[in-house]
Amino acid sequence: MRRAPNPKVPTPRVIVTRELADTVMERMEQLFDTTNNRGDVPMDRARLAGAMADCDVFVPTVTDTIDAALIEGAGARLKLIANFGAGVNHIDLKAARARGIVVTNTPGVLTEDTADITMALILSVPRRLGEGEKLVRDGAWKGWAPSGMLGHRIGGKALGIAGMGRIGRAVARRARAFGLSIHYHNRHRLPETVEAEFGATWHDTLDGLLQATDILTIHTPRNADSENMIDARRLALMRPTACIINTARGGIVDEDALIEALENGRLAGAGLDVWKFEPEIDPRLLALPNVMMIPHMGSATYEGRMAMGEKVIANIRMWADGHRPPDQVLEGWV
Ligand code: 8YV
Repeated sequence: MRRAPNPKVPTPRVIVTRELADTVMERMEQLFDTTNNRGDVPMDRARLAGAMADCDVFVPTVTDTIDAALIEGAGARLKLIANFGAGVNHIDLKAARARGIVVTNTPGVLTEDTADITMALILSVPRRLGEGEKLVRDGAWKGWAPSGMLGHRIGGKALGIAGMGRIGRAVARRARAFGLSIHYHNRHRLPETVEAEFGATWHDTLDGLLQATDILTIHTPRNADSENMIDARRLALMRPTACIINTARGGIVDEDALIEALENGRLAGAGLDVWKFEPEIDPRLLALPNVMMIPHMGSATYEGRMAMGEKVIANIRMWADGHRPPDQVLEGWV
């Protein structure tokens, strides 16, 4: 049932690009004049442009590239892009700002799930979980042997966290329980009390962090500053026994340089949830046994997706009622 029209607050017209949880779609239909994408039919560029010409609020996801041309071509009525997801690198924020379009995201509700998947990769790569699973699945396991499937111990190693925001800290909390020592690099040093909570050592440069690290995990947003942040030069600073975990965004690690380092034994392994050209995976990575690969599933829980939907709804409602939405993406991202 749609909410009773209030002449003072016109019901916003909302278009959602992907199929969300049933309860989220139903609630959106009750509250707003919503077109959901039931059936999840992919929206190509022409359909995205058509949708953006015809709504007040547009709800994309990471799979929609909302570039400057699309934003400039949007209808004058488009005033809010309420992204379903925390990362907003697929939206041209400068173009949105220039058009006076507010952008919101869904932070906070996917922190713990993403940290869990990160921790799973941190454990999987040194302990060769992917290789072990493949051995069993392929029927190639010949039985226990003293030297069978040896990996490296997790406890006592140094975890390097690049980006100590919400997710970085949630990873640190978990990693401590596994006996990892916590090292981090962040634009701003954390208060001493927070460092003490994690027993964390701050490195004032990313280069310094890389040199001190056995397992590097990346938790920075993808923006102009972080593009190819881990490039060939930085990879060369890392220990050959080290590995990299990336559950943030593909373009932060230079994929070609990473592959080269792995192929040449200059890096011991990688655990990847995100990719430069999702869903395409470079075939050279597929050939590397020391790479654990998963399909951008860091936040993929039923609970998380519900909470993300609720955040999108809350942002739209606040905006529609004339308030600043709680998760407005601010200048720092641009
Ligand atoms: C989301 C993510 O599922 O929120 C993010 O930034 O990377 C994912 O976990 C995706 O972005 C949904 O749009």
